[in-house]
Amino acid sequence: MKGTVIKSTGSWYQVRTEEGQIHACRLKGKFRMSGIKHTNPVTVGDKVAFELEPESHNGVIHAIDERQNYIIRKANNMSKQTHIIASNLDQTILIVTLAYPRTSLGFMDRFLITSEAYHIPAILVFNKADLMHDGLEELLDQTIDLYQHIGYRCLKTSTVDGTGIAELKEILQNKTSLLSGHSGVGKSTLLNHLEPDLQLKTTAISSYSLKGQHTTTFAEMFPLSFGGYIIDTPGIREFGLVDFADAEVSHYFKEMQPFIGKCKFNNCKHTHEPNCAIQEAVENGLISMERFQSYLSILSHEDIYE
Ligand SMILES: Nc1nc2c(ncn2[C@@H]2O[C@H](COP(=O)(O)OP(=O)(O)OP(=O)(O)O)[C@@H](O)[C@H]2O)c(=O)[nH]1
Ligand SMILES: [Mg+2]
Ligand SMILES: [Zn+2]
Repeated sequence: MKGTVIKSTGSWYQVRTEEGQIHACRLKGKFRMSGIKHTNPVTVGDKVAFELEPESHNGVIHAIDERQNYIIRKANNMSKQTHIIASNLDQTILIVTLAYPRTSLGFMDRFLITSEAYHIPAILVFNKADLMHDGLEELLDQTIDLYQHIGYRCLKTSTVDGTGIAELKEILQNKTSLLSGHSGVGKSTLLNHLEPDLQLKTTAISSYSLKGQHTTTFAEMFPLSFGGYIIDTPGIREFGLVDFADAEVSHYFKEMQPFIGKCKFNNCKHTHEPNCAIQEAVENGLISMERFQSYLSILSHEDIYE
């Protein structure tokens, strides 16, 4: 039998067949052996082949189709093991809140760069628009300007006053999308607004730390009644980058691409070298200082602790 992994809880996988039946499956022994590099050898979105055990009616996964793509991260930059968040995606949606909780530009850039590296279009959804007052509205508009200018689609949403929900629906229709972002930004709440029957669990952010409470604990894929699939995921603290070669990193900053190959030195890292086309573009305002800072922070392999 064939199906798509819709949820993974460690050693058990929920697999949905094309007919919509859901089977609890385990992995055949050898897969556990081959998954040393990743913490998870099978991920949500994987197309798998499995056989049903006659007595238990549980499935045993014996093959995984080659992934069209996947998105991957490390828990932080120090950790060695990588975690595949999901596979076979049409797009990634990063849910961002500039406050309650705060999402930093550095975090956004690490997510965007990973999507870029794996050739998956990324969209930025700025949620909790209803809370963006007292100067935050200005910051929100500036941030949206910054990323739209680079070429990222940006959208403001609010589950309180309904802002942007119809447009979000349009973006998701007939696609397989990953929802990601910090805990407490409202991923599950947004999904409940799109599909009220899901009744996903949500929790208010901590009034003390203004951070989320890690309510969603496993990634799970849901069919959308208006067409397409969406994967809700647990909030992440840090988006640790997998090991990109230094020379690759500028290729994943969309706005740096036109300047690549135009520096004096062909091994230019664009950090301090003379006659560097990218540093000149920063000076001339063609590349924003914020994004250049993200670039430097990634090259220096430092962790961002918020
Ligand atoms: N004011 C306001 N609150 C919102 C909005 N969207 C979500 N919230 C609230 O934010 C809190 C966190 O929402 P969740 O949906 O649990 O957040 P999450 O991103 O799924 O969090 P994790 O599952 O922990 O990763 C809840 O109290 C929601 O009611 C919004 O647009 N405006
Ligand atoms: Mg959630
Ligand atoms: Zn350079």
